[in-house]
Amino acid sequence: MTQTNGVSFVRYLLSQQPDFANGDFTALLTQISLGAKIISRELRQAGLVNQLGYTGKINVQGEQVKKLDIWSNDLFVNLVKESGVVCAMVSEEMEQVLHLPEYCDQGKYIVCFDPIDGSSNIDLNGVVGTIFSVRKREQIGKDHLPYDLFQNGTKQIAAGYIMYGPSTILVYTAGSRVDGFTLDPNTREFFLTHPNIIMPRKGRMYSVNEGRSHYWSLECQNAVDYFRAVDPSSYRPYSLRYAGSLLADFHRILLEGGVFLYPADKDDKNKPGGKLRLLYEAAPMALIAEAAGGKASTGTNRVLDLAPTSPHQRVPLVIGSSEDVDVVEDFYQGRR
Ligand code: FBP
Repeated sequence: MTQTNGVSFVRYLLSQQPDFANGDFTALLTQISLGAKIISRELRQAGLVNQLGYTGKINVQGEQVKKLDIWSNDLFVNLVKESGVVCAMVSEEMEQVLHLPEYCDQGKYIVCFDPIDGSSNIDLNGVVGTIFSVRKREQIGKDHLPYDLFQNGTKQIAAGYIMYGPSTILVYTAGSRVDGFTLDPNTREFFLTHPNIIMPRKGRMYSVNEGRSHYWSLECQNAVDYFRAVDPSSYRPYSLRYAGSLLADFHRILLEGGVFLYPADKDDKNKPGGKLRLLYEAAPMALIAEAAGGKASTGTNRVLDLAPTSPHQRVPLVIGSSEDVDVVEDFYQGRR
């Protein structure tokens, strides 16, 4: 049984505090974890406080917007702004990059986030979550953004997600290790419950929206067929698990191994690169996967090597256990 060793998230951050941050980094992550606590509470009572359903608006992704998408976005923007150390934010729910000129001088960080990932699960009481990524501002001057934002994913100095499930779990990395914290409903503190998570090198499960297989490339179809084929010596067929929430599917793979795919598909010409967004979905999950010993690829490229060209750029994603991602890459690159 997982036991807490009494290490709170803030205590953990203070022990991990990067030299250059003198408290600013902890201040920022504390605001992010506060946002998670408030969203966790709001989700638990959503049906009671008229927070289910749609706003009637369409976001920059062309998706119908849920009330909690906007509510959570606004909450995060205000809390992150209040940290006083952030000069810009990118969110799935905001078409433009939110630039905070008033913090341009002392603003050390850029935060990219998906306030509610898996929105289609909200009204169904399914698992949803928040994904965040922190980048350090390197350039001075008001025109620093294109330089600081459009760097590849290795420039992230921290990333994490909060999973609002039976319990609320915060998974966090600063690039070298991955730790999990569970929200104690009594003290409302996140405590370290999953120290130094190592992803199994190989799993027995694959996660993909099979309903879209007609629109996949032949390489992708062959890769998924491989996991479905019968070969007990390699634990195949793998079991299919798909929650419709990237972080929920990823969390299972982080703890038990396996592979998640959201490939590019030929159906939606507006989404040649697939569905998932690089800056606030694929890149933060890739930093977590690699820090836990896993891999994240587009099928042909390492996700962390990709430099975004726009705030809402989409990329194909293959993420999970290193041996399983290798198999998919072998199919994509003609080695199988
Ligand atoms: P949102 O951030 O808008 O929820 O979109 C992302 C997502 O919900 C992922 O979490 C999930 O993996 C995927 O879309 C599900 O897409 P589909 O319904 O096409 O399988």
